[in-house]
Amino acid sequence: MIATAKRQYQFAMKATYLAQIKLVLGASVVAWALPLSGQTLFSDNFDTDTSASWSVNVLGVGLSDATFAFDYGAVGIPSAPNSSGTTLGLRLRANQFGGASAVFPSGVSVSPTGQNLTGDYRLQFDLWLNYNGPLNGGGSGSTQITGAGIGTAGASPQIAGQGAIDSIFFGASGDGGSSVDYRAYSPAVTSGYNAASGVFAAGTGTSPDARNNTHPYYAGFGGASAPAAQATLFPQQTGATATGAAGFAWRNVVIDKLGNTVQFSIDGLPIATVDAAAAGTLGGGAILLNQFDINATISSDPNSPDLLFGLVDNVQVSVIPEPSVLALAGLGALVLLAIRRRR
Ligand SMILES: [Ca+2]
Ligand SMILES: [Ca+2]
Repeated sequence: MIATAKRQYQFAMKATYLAQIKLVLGASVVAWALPLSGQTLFSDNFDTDTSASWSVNVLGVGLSDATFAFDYGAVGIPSAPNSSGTTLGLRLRANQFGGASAVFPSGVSVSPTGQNLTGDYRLQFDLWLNYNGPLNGGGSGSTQITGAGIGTAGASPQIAGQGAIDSIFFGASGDGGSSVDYRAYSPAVTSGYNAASGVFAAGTGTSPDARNNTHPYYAGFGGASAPAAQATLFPQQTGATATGAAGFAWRNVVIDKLGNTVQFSIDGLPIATVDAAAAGTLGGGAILLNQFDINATISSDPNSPDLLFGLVDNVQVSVIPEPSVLALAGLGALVLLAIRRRR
């Protein structure tokens, strides 16, 4: 299989909703793994400037921005896993270029204009968290959150500290520099879910906090170095990311909405699950991607505008087939199996 076709196939498989259907047949139990491709409702690979199709909501104008079709190869970042070699994506930057003026909240969120998703669906994308180094601990002001969510009207910035959150969104820091590196927000909990909420897959512990990169649950992340080309351009990009920090690697981010259950995962690791029925009133049916700072301090690093950002590529929203459809498909497959066995 040529590399391009192989990548496309791998992406298709990732986009597939894998249903485990077990049916009892007499005394035998048949375990069935049935891949079903969900219909694609929305996609953007950012290889062209699609900004006209997106609403960009900035809080702190002049401090945060969104750059569509940004060539991330220019800062040494390799092509995303689902990009077939191209290096164009969406760059999100927050709370920069402001000199000494301290601003909080500050950030940007973007949503496809006019999007109104309903039913069960999966949002997924490739995510790279970049920051100004050194990588272990980060440089000045390097701790920011990049994330995504669902259920917004798409008309207001969906960022921490913003009182008018109308979506359920999740995020992660790149450098592990916060005591809350993994986050979840909703209209009912605009200050962010705490560890005791039970929202986080790492548990309800506070020492270490279930949301902190230092929690063993996140130990699969970390130890990443800057791409050689970026380290050549910016010699400060030394060292490796802290254990449990999600930066400096392409991550596969998934948000599944199944009924009222909204689950956020990174590279297949469940991070947080919010019950939409207890999350307050959502503003609409659009997805969002966001970047925000968690405090007012603006990086004093002159290189931060080149290095401190969230990078998104290959956004896709696809239908998650309803259980009844899965059951019918499983039954059909079972009939086929029975027919084959008789031959
Ligand atoms: Ca791309
Ligand atoms: Ca931390």
